[in-house]
Amino acid sequence: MILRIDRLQIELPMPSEPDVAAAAAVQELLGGRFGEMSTLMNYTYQSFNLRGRDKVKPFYDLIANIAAEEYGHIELVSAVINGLLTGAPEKDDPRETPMKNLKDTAGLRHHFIHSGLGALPVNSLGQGWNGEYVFNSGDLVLDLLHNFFLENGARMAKIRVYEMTDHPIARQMLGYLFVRGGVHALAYAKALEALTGVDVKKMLPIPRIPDIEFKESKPFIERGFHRRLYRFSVEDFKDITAIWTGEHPADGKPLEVLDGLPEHAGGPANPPEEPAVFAPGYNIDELREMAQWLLKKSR
Ligand code: MN3
Repeated sequence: MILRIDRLQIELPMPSEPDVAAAAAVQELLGGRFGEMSTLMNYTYQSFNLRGRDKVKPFYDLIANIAAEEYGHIELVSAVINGLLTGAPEKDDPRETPMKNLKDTAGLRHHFIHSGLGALPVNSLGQGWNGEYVFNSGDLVLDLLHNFFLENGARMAKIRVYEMTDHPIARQMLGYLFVRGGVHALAYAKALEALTGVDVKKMLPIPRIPDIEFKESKPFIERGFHRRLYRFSVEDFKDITAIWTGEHPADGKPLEVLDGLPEHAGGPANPPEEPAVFAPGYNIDELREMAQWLLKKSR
């Protein structure tokens, strides 16, 4: 089961200037081969399918627990896409063709026709996320090696998107996810080392640019987010401490498991209404009245 908490992992800046091209680029980090849908679904299915898990419990706990954190990452990247698209149609005549400027946006046309200016599990070309991106051989070492590769492929994609946009909403998310992706890459490296004796973490970071060099990552590193593995469960996955132990290779500071949610988590995502696409509905006042009536009835 998954217990859902209606808060983003970090506070995001309020939507300011829309940036449709940046939203298209960020879609790659959600529904591309190396996006958050892929990390979420790889670790989720690997945890569902791990046979003999009682004998390899710390590794099961690690994969299952990181899967839970990845759910919060699809949520965060989606909130960023919503933020980047907020207000996108506003520059056009609201009565005639309110979405005229969106029809030529490469990659997102399908998206503008079929969503209320929201995020979809698609890549930067608008192609759907694909279940074939899930790798689960059943061999624990090979699956962990795949996860290490996936985290670093994700990091490469994030760096390229970082180079494409300096929009504050996208940069805040990227600064945080460089650090959290770094934790996951290191966790899988340490798991591989525990199983095989190979010091995989020596390969990090890939590409060879330390997180601290991204100015948006620095505040998160200063607060210790790079050293912390959060335990996203009330009672379970406690054996992650068997793997997440020792020192961080970048600064020698101790690795810690934190019971509970990330400190300074943000509030719930709350994208504003978009009248041009009738989101949440053609007549917002009517919808609001209906919602109030339902709430009154239930109390
Ligand atoms: Mn992630």
